[in-house]
Amino acid sequence: MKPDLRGPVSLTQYLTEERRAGYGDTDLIQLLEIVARACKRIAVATGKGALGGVLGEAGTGNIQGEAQKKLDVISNEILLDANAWGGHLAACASEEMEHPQQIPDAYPRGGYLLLFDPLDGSSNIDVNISVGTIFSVLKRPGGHRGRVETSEFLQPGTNQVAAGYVVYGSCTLLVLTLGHGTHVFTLDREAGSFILTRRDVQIPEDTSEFAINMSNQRFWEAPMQRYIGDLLAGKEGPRGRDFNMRWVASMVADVHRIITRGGIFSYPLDSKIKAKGGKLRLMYEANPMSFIVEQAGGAAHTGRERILEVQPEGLHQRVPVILGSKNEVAQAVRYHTDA
Ligand code: AHM
Ligand code: MG
Repeated sequence: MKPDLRGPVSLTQYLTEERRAGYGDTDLIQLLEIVARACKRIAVATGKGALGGVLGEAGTGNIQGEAQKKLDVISNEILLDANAWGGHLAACASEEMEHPQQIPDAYPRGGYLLLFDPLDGSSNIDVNISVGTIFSVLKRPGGHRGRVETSEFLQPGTNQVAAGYVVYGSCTLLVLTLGHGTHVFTLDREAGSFILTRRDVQIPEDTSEFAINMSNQRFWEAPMQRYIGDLLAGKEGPRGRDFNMRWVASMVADVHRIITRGGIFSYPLDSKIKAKGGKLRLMYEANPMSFIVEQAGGAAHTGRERILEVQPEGLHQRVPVILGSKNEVAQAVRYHTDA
């Protein structure tokens, strides 16, 4: 039975209804509640800004060789601590850590694997632009016993049982999918709970808005050069209409705009990052976002294959990303396949 939408539906109520409808078990529901609670703590930390002493560099680097911000480290710790004791997880993997974190021996081990980018877009923290948390949930293939091997995480995105992101913006939003639709929850700061504010988001199939870091244009491969060139040509070009451009440089914020009003987002391969395979991480960014976008009627592709079907080879693997409004993603992909 669908919950009554005339009254506010909390995340707890929504997840309970999902479980009753056969989507997810008690462990998955508890896991998602704990992740949401941890994100509320991250929202509080980011919201304090300079008053909380949380801005600036941590003075450390992550496995990707990137300088960590204090809030990268704080957010990672919050998510790890929150998820250690519940008994629903076998291990966590984070963009900020080289190896998966096992559940401590003091606690029971569950059957799920959690992957996250604790604070995406962290270059934007110090200038007060939206940042976010992205997460993905997989089932542990090897049952509940023993240490989790890295290879157990290396499952294609189609195996995800849930994915979500939280945007710490002018308000804090949780966007979540359990594999049948994408739903938006808004944090009621006074009550401290996430409330369902958009059910079954549908991304418009067509768009006249694109998001890409144009400063990399000369480094892109030929198909992307041609595709964006045709968008920029506007009314006079082959597309016959003008396109608008937006680039926040926080994937959560750029994807959330697309979830809200459509658009196409890309971080393509370019000659500077070719050796790494791309900029965005498959397991922490591309897969969860692709699942969310597809569940909202959009599409997500590398230019060569559907992102969710990429067989991961490493925990920190990177991929080119093209996602958003279905018909526009198909257009962009056509430039790649024709080439
Ligand atoms: P991060 O996870 O280290 O913050 O990096 C990922 C971010 C994305 O949020 C965003 O789309 C992209 O990097 C921006 O990159 P650029 O600064 O090259 O435009
Ligand atoms: Mg990120």
